[in-house]
Amino acid sequence: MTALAPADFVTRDWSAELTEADLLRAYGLMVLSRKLDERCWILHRQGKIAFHISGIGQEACQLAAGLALRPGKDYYFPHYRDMVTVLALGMRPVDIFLATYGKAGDPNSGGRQMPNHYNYRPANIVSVSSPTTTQVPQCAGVALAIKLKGEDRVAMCALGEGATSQGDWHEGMNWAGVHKLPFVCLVENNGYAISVPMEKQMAVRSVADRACAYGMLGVSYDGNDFFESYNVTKEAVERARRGEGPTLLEARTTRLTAHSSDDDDRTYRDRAEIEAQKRLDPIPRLAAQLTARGLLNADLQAQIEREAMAQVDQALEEALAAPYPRPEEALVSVFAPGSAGDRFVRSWRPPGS
Ligand SMILES: Cc1ncc(C[n+]2csc(CCOP(=O)(O)OP(=O)(O)O)c2C)c(N)n1
Ligand SMILES: [Mg+2]
Repeated sequence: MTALAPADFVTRDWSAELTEADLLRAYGLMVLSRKLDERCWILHRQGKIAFHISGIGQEACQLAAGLALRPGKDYYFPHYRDMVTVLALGMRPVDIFLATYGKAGDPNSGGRQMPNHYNYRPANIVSVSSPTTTQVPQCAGVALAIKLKGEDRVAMCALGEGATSQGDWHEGMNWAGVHKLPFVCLVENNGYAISVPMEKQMAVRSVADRACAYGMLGVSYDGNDFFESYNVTKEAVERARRGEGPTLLEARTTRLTAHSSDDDDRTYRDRAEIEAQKRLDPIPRLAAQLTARGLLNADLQAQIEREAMAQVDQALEEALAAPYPRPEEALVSVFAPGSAGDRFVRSWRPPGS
């Protein structure tokens, strides 16, 4: 078994370099993401939106990734649960709802993709594809380009533990290992791939054990602890930046909801297990840590929650008022409007018409 513990990997307390303002911003982002996520569930249950897939319970390791990267400089290939990561990298609350409602101003795809398929050029967030794991070889390819061009950038991808049993993962990881790429793979291990528990789809105890097959380091850590997550993720990103090669990160985390709005997890998951996991919720945990440091108190906590709620309300109002795309826009390019393909689509008429 080759998985490293954080203490064997982290060379310094990177979190000590976060200012008090940084830490309060981090907490505020987690609260904001949670409120946005909860609102999406409510809108779905009210029949107002078609789909939602949640990051609830996984925010600490996700946010750590968002804060360890430099927006617009490094590349991020997200997991579909990474709402707080993309907020940390610069997406706005209104962008979440523009996508949820499929509005024309949705920065991910102009309303063409399902929600949670993040894609945001200003922050080098590269589009999520619905087939899981496609982001890993794509990320390795970008990391190779970075290396060949000698650029000061890192490419990081995120996915679930279930997706690491797919062939794409092996190919991307192998490539990153062979070429010692500036690449970080974050596996958000929430224990389930929809209804399939981890032990039914891999024979190792830790995803990080798989790193040795690719000649890279693998680190397993508490993905619900913001400080531990930040130190490990930042170390991996800085190693990649220094040319020391790729890292596999396994954030052990908790999915506190059903897989998606289309799933009923009561058919395969004991309620007692979820209640127990709620005690590991990363948000109260960070609140307690910041309170112990004298940065947070009950009043400030309530104020942060009120402000987050007001941002959610405002973002939803703005997204509801925004226009839908015209139906014919569904056929034209997201990335290269006006391209030859678009001209063909616009000029095409059914035969005989
Ligand atoms: C190639 C492919 N196979 C199957 C699916 C259906 N699918 C969507 S999410 C998912 C489970 C992924 O589990 P995991 O990687 O652990 O991520 P999690 O949802 O737990 O965060 C599956 C099987 C898909 N989208 N793409
Ligand atoms: Mg999973």
